[in-house]
Amino acid sequence: MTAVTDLIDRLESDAERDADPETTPDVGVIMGSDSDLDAMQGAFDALDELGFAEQTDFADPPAARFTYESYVVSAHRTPELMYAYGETAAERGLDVIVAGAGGKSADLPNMTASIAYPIPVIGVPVQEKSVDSVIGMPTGAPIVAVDAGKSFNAALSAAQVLAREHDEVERRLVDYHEGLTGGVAETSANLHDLGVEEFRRTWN
Ligand code: AIR
Repeated sequence: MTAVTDLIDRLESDAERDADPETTPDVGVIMGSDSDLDAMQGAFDALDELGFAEQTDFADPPAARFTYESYVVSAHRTPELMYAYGETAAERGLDVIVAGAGGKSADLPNMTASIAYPIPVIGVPVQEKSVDSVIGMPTGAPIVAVDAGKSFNAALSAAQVLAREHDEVERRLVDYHEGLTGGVAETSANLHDLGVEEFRRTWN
């Protein structure tokens, strides 16, 4: 069985590797519990859509240039792991973190934002009742956050951060947006041209 201390040791030894930044995960996706996985699936979907690959072994990166990793890190059950994740994030080559947590004490995003600062953290409140807890940061301690459950947008925001440095990510974001725009245009034309009744009967 993996102990929290094993995971902390792993993060610290990853940090000491001084790995080539092209081989480290670019986006870290963390969540307070594996019960958050469904709510966080949007982040993985968006990253997959943008051509990011999942890195499951820090020492053995996938061929794709842009990658993400994921861990469960609980601010309350495993505070030491949260500290280790935030403190090693820069040395492990992460450029941006997407952090989700639920319940009324959803502290993982805001605490990670403070610990990993100045690495940007995009917070995802897993439920409506988590929103205040995620976004309520004091002046001088920033977090960027999306609305409850909007993990897809959180990952797009993370990619936007990366795009300032990587033209390739910018190109993928623009392509994604053009696809979205084209989809709305096609739907709009069909609604108009078929008429409401026929559209409802045949579209999709
Ligand atoms: N949570 C886990 N550790 C600290 C917090 N705040 C959150 C998780 C999850 C909720 O508590 O992010 O949304 C319930 O977790 P569980 O594991 O009981 O299902």
